[in-house]
Amino acid sequence: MENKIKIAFGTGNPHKVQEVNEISDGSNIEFILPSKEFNPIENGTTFLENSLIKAKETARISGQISLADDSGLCVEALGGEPGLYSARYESTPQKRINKLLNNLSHIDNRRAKFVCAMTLVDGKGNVLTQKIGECHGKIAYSQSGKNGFGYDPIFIPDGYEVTLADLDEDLKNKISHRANALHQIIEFVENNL
Ligand code: ITT
Repeated sequence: MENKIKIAFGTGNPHKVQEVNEISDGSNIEFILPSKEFNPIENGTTFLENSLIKAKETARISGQISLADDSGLCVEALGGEPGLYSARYESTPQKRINKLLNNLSHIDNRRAKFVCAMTLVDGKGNVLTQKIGECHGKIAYSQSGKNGFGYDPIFIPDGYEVTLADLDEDLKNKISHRANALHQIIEFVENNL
């Protein structure tokens, strides 16, 4: 167990590190936060571009193989919003949920998807691979549940009747956009590194 491959995971969001380590449990990889402050400028125009910016910044400060995720919630009836701006839609997670529910209050089409783009770079910042995962579902009419983070209390994944925040975290980590992207990254690492 001591010779696990260590990959720096660049994020300011502690929930993401917790999730990637739970998702990768049982693999030969361990994700660790870089010890220096992580403050990338997320000015890309796509999830993939922003994940690349974050991964390169992680390699710059850690000198290690690095992974980063850029993710968000895309709501069909809102033309894909909040999308790339999911983290900046309002100033707090609760305000973001309230704003989204308000914007959908008279709308019957609740279809939505979570998207997670991941970029893996080497210790010099060269791209090794990029992968995208999605989780499809719908936006609830009111929030429910305490697990997870972000928009989980208002997202009902396809095949379930409760929100991601109502589900056990183990289950979220089997069906989420992040799990989907990370399994592809793990497969790449196991076959190529
Ligand atoms: P880093 O950039 O530091 O990684 P962040 O939280 O700002 O952290 P993003 O820029 O990727 O991350 O923004 C993603 C936002 O999308 C996040 O803050 C949530 O609001 C939402 N989001 C992403 N994945 C989610 C998930 O699994 N559950 C609920 N909300 C999620």
